[in-house]
Amino acid sequence: MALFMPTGPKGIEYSPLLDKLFGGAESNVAIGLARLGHKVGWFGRLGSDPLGRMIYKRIRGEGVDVSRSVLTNDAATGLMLRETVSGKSSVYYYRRNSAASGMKPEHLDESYIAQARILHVTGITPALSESCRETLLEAIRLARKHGTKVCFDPNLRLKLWSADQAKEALLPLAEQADYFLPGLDELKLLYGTQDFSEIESRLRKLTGTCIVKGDRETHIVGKDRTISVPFFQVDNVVDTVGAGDAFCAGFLSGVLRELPVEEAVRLGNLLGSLVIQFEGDWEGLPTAEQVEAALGNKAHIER
Ligand code: KDG
Repeated sequence: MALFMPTGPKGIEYSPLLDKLFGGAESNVAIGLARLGHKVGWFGRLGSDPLGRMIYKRIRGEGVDVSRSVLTNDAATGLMLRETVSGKSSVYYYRRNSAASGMKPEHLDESYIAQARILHVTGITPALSESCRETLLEAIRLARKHGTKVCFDPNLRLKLWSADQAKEALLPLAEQADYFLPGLDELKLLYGTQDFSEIESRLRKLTGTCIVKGDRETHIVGKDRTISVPFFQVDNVVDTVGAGDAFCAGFLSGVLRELPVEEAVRLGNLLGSLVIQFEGDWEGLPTAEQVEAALGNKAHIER
């Protein structure tokens, strides 16, 4: 989606100027992986309009393969407005009947999914339309058919559907995922409990690897024990949106490099801590070199 944000503190209603950006959970993850040097493709639908062309070119410019994405004349590019007023963030969506909401199973390229190591999907897609839900289910079916691992982040968006609708659609997807990467707040809503030990016992019944993004640490919920990996300390938080996607990119990079799960989670935590120091959903995602510098393995040379 295109993303517009006020340049100052006044909020959308009174701000004379808005920054023109873009965002989207899956493209954020794709950009994060590309910056770390992985071969990654993003599948989406954009309008063949100025915003759609901007997004298409910028995602491609980040080194993400967009060859399976479509610029269509049938519908406009989805839009999102975001503001933070008095410390409170709000998002406003304009995506009903958008190009993305017209995604259909027949738009998928089976051979493309078959040759990937991991298919990453989110719970935003099925919230957009019935045909999007069918597309997501078909993508997962194709991945499983060809032995491509499935990574699923529920990304619960209560502005797009009700908690009950989300539960019905998303809980079965958690059962099919090889990597299930929810946030703790999302699980509280999806499982209808505040009790972490109850949440853990629900997760232990799932077959995939469950990684829960908490408030101060990330929990690896294994079959008989939970390991918690603390967040990196950040003193200048600028914009927390996109932290979950950054985590997914870092974690998946670790998985692709066959790091031990705790190391992959630590990398995910690191990317989350870096992206929140920038405005925008993905702009602060690091390159592999910046990761090394952040870990203190490489000195920063100013000039
Ligand atoms: O995960 C960050 C996202 O919220 C953002 O990039 C936009 O995908 C998005 C959404 O639907 O909220």
